[in-house]
Amino acid sequence: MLILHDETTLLHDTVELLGAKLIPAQESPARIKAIVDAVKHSGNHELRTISASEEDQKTTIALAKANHKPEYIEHIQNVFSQWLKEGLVEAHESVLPECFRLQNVANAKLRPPKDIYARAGYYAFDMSTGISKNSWQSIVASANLAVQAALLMAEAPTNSKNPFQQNSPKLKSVLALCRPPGHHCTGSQAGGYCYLNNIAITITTFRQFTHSQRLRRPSNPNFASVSTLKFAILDLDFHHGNGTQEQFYMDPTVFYTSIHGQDEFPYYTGAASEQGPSNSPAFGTNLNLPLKTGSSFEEYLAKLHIALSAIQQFGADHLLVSLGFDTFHTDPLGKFQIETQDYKVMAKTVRAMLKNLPAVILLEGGYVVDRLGENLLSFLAGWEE
Ligand code: SP5
Ligand code: ZN
Repeated sequence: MLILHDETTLLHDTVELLGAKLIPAQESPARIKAIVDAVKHSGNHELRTISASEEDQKTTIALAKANHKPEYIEHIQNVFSQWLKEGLVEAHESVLPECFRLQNVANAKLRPPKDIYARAGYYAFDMSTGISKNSWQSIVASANLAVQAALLMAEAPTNSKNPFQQNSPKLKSVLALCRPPGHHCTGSQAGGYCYLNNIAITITTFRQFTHSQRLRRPSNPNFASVSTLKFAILDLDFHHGNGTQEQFYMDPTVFYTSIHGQDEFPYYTGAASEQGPSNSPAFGTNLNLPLKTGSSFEEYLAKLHIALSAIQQFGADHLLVSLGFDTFHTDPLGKFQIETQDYKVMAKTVRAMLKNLPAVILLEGGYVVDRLGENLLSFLAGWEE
C-alpha cells in the first residue's frame, strides 16, 4: 500500500475535557509516530513522507472552502494567536470553548459573538477540540494529505505539478495518515478532535481535478465544477461520522454508510432512520448501521456485509474509507469486541466485495497507541496491495 504521511501533522498537541477531567487529548501525536514506526519496520509498504508547499496549502484551503464556511476556517486559523495577543492563553496552552452556540433561539439572528473568547464556543460543539499554537499547520497538513491522495487517484493531466501522478498511473488504493481526523466537524463547528472534513475535501478534489471527468464534458462551460462522478464513503470509525453525513446528506452522487456504536458520541446522529431527505433523489444514499455496545466481530461483519452490498448497488466510481481503530476491544473511547486479527478479515471482506473499486483510505480515530501499528498492519495485510 502507498501510505502518505506529513510530519507537520505531529505538531498539533492539545487538551480535552473527558469525564470531568482536563487531560492531554487522546488524539495525540504519538498515534501517528506509532503507526509510522510500525509501517517502517514492516518493510511491506511504501511510506511517502511529504510536506505541503505554500501552493499546496493554498489549494487545500481553497478546497476546504467548498465544505466549510470561510469565517469558520478563518477562526480556526487565527483564534490561537488572537487569544495569545489578548493574554487569554499562554503559548503552551490551548483554546477551548466556554459557551456553546445556542440552538433555536426565538427571534434572534444567530451570529458569531463579538467577544473573541466567546467565539471559540460558536465554532465548536464539544470540548475535545482544543486549538494549540501549531494546530492550524497540522490541520492543513492533514487535509493536504487527503488532497494529495485524491490527486494521485484522479488521473490528473500529465502536465500537473503532482509529483506522484507519473509514477503511479495504475494506482488502485492509497492510505493517508491524516491527523487531526475529519469526520465529526461540520461546516462551521469543530468537534470530536476534527477541524476540517478530510473526506469531503477528498471528494471536492476529485470533482475539480479528475482529468477524465473534464474530458467527459468538454463543451460544458462549467465542466470543472459539474461532476458526474459517484462516490461511496465507508465509515469504519467507532463513532458516527456526523460531519461527513451532513456534508453529503442532500447529495445523490455520494453514498455514505457507517457502522458505529449505538447511542455513543456524537450522540445526536447515527440513527438508522437517517436515510437522506425524503422525497428527494438523495433519499436512500445515507445508510447508518448502529451496533450495540459490546458487539462481537461476527455481529460487526454482518453489518459490514450490508454496507458493502449497498455500495455495490449504488455503483460508485470511487471508494473513500474513514478508517478508525477505536473499534478495538481495549480502546478507551470504543466498545466493540474487535481484535487485531479481525482487521485483516475486515479489509479482506471490503476488497472481496468491492473488487476494482479505486479507494482512498483516510485515518480517523483509534486511541490504543501501542496497538495502533499492529492493527493497521493487520488491516493492510487483508487489503493486499
Ligand atoms: C475521531 C474520533 O474518534 N473522535 C471521537 C471523539 C470522542 N470524544 C468524546 C468521547 C466521550 C466519551 N465519554 C467518556 C465519559 C467519561 N469516561
Ligand atoms: Zn472515533
